[in-house]
Amino acid sequence: MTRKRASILVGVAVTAAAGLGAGLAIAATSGSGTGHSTVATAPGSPPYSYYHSMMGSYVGGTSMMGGSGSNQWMMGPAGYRWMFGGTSPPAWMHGERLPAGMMGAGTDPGQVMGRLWASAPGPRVSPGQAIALGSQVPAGARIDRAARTITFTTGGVHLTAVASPAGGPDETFRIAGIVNPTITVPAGAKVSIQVINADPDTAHGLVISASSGRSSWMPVMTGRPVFTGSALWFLGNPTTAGMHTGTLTFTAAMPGIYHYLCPVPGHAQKGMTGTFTVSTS
Ligand SMILES: [Cu+2]
Repeated sequence: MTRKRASILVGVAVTAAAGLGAGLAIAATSGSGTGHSTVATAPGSPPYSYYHSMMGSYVGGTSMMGGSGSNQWMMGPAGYRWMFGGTSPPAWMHGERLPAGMMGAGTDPGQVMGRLWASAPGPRVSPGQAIALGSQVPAGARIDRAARTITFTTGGVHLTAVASPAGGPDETFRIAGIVNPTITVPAGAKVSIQVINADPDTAHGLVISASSGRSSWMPVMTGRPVFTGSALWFLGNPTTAGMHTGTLTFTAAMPGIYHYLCPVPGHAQKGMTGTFTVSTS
């Protein structure tokens, strides 16, 4: 595909996507202005443009997938939703087959997506910042390291979760220096969770779910985000430019015992999950 042809297609697709409105919103809140998730959802945004230029190499006429085959839909808004999700999980996260041309050397969905989104635009942090953020004690939190609990009694909750950091168990989250802590917040709390993907070769995300995901390879098939905006579907691999980061923001409206988990297939089962409790008091 020529560069000119590609840019025309992008223009058409962006125009078509503009009509989809909030359907593309991943974290369907307006408060997380700096979040990767929010930025990524806007048609015409840098991540959306990145998606089209990336897909051009897979779906374009010179690629192994051909320009008019069954995968042509990948270039349009439907493909973007397939890849990045709307308010529901991306299709590749619940078992849809990845197009052959995107498989590369591996077939692990998290590794495929990590590679594809490694150079995506959006906020990043340095490895040093990731270590600092992953170990810092959140304001207003009471920490019990032996019990691995983080408890908030305040209405404003700000956490950083580092996915698969170096020096710890693989496929886990590090929050305030604790591996997969139990987090408790009061009902009605405004919660923001900054997620950083520190894994060199795999995509990760974070979703607040009703189930722990431990019994399912694809927990997002049955587990939807509990609260509006409580999902960041995935972040690509780090590069020399830094580690991808995004923030999900939501209101912990209903008391209950929930879970945070990585929605990438197999990851919650391997240990990327923890308890998220919304208390009545
Ligand atoms: Cu993961």
